[in-house]
Amino acid sequence: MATTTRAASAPTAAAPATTATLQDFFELEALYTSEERLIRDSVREFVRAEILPQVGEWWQDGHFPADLPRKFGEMGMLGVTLPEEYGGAGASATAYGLLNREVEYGDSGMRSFVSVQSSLVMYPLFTYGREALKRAWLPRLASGEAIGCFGLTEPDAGSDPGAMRTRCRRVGDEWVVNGVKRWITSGSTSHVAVVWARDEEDGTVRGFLIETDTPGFSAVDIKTKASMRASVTSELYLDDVVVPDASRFDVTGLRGPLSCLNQARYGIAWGVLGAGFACLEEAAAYVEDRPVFGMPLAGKQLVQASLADMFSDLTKGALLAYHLGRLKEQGKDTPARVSMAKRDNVRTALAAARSARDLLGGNGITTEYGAIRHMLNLETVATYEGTDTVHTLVLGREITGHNAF
Ligand code: TGC
Ligand code: FAD
Repeated sequence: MATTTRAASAPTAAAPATTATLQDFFELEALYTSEERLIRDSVREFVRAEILPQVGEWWQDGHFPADLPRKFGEMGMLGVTLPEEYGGAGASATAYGLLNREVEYGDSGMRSFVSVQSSLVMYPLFTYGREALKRAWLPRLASGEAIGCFGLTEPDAGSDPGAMRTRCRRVGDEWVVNGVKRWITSGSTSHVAVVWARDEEDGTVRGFLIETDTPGFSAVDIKTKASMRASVTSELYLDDVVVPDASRFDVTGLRGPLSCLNQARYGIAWGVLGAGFACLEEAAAYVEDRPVFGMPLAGKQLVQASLADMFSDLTKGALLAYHLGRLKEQGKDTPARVSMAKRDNVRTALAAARSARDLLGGNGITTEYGAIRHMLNLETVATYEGTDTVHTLVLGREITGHNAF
């Protein structure tokens, strides 16, 4: 039988995969509506023109550009699922997911801004706010003229927000709020803060929209981050801050803040795929051009195994996110489903970023490439909005019925 021998330096090379085939191997494209595609495409173009060329430098400098919120607003990227009368676009949950994925292809910190503004500020305001409060703030938040933040975590209450020490006390038609919130995205740049506090009277958790120029309110940035460097993260201090009762949300208990987290975690389950695919694309292009031992890295079996794992896991993550989106549009985004998608897709994206960084060798530790920036950002994403462990325990409770927190 004739045998064919192949020179070690000349493996057969089919055409390398394109962005479209890498990012949509199972042809989800056909399942999106034309509006969803339009939103995705316009955000993709924006991210490639306005974010990608400069984000490495912003990250290195620990800088979030002050003009970005307005640009996001002009693009219609803030509160996209809300009705048009409040500044939204009435878009689907899937459109919101696609938008997050495109933004996080650029940087997780940029997606954080969009998540907080849309899911953690505009969502509770729309869902639990009085009509006058909604009319006053939602259009400004949608346009990016106003920035919002979400204060749940405290120095001694992160995974267990029920341990919060921030207190509120009713005095006539007003409330007095005291406490400290830590790790708050967009904290020092915000015009309004959603703040969760425990009622001194009856122990109930209540939520307020607080204008950040109210006397007694201050914010100080956390400057020592080795992750999410292109995002503002602050500590909030509330010292006898007086809030009108009209700014109190119509919800009580931990259900209030946790329902907001359900929205943001959903967006993260989509968003991290953007960071993961950016890493896969970067690594695939790099290994094609990088010669080792007389041939491109791309021709080495172990390199291909690494790429294949990234490709396969990210593709499965995309299928999960898509299906969760369609379930959400039917009101079936149960917290445990969202926990599974957040936990699994963050793990997948983080593993992809670590593999990409490895394949880039020494170049992989510089911010001239995206891999290490994405990798370090994703360490935060695995921690915020419920740590990997918290979501593991949510799933454990779903299976066994036992609360193991
Ligand atoms: P538990 O007894 O389970 O629930 C209390 C009430 O809340 C309801 N609930 C939810 N509702 C909607 N969505 C969810 N995901 C919900 N999870 C629970 C639940 O039905 C119940 O309602 P009700 O009416 O019966 O009272 O609460 P628990 O105290 O046992 O806590 C459970 C646990 C540990 C899962 C929860 O505390 C938790 O999720 N901890 C993690 C905290 C967290 O994720 N913090 C995130 C802070 S914000 C942030 O990180 C922003 S980063 C943004 C960015 O930059 O992108
Ligand atoms: P802890 O709760 O102290 O957890 C420490 C470790 O203990 C973790 O590994 C955790 O998984 C583990 N652990 C916890 N409980 C258990 C258990 N029962 N069994 C076993 N292990 C357990 N919060 C906001 O409110 N608003 C924001 O905008 C916001 N933005 C953020 C931005 C950044 C960059 C970061 C880093 C955080 C942000 N957070 C925000 C806070 C974030 O949600 C918390 O950091 C997160 O919920 C974890 O809380 P913690 O840091 O107090 O860690």
